[in-house]
Amino acid sequence: MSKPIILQVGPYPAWDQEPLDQAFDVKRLFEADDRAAFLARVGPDVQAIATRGELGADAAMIAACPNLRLISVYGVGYDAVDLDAARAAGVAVTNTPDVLTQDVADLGVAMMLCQSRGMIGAAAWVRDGSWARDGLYPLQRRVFGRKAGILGLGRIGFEVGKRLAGFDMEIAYSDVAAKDYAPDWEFINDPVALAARSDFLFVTLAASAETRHIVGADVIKALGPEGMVINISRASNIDEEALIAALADGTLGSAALDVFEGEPALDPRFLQLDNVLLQPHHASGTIETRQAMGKLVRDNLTAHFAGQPLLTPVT
Ligand code: 8YV
Repeated sequence: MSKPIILQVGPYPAWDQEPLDQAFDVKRLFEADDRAAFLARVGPDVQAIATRGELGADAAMIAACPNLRLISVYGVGYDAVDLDAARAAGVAVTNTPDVLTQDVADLGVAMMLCQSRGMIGAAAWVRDGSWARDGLYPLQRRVFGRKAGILGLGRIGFEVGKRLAGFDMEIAYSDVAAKDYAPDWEFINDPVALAARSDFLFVTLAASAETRHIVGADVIKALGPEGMVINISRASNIDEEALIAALADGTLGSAALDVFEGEPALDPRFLQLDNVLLQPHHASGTIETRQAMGKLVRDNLTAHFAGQPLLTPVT
């Protein structure tokens, strides 16, 4: 029996590629020199797309695949999938929620600690001989007991909060409504007001057109010269121009970022700033989580082709 034909948008680790190649006839878009010509050639045969969170599937890709019925996303974020185009074409979308929540929260909290305690600079202080030559490393700011704001108290935001509670931080959050699963944390409707009372602002919102630049110049100014923003969601949730300007002139104290507009080709001005911790979009990047994400991508594809209910459909 012939295998179902799927379009693979970006590479996966070998432990995912091998089972994918076994189960499906995989057309690798990312290996094509001319993507448009490749899509025009294979598109009519494609029955499903396997993509990654940050790569998604745009309207042109969906239109090039008239027999497409499923887009299986390797990632919890599906903002890069044109959901309207998918819906109009009768294409279901799945993502990989839950399996990555803990690791993403871990990295966000690690970034806060690393940046607040100056660990990158401190490591260089040891390695370059400054410690032996100049003595003690400049004092840094504590995390314990300070005020954390969480913008978006979904699965990841909630796990961030649980970890911050372990540092006896005063926790508040913004979301569309107060959450009954967080009775001990203060609900502050307005992101500007949340930032104004916070030392650390975690951005943990699912990105959408509505949340674009929700962290704008007003939120950044409210966070202030002693404040830190930590972004483990999507770059589009922050106005990057306003962020870079505020980091450069000291209106904002510091930032810890795992995501960037146009990544991996981030704005070169970030590289000139010493008050920002830069991470290569790897909050879910542990072996354990990536294996679980890959399995869920395949399990959704398998369920679809077996005529069974999808495991994690985007509704
Ligand atoms: C991944 C992500 O880094 O889950 C998401 O939305 O962006 C990440 O987990 C990405 O999808 C891996 O390619």
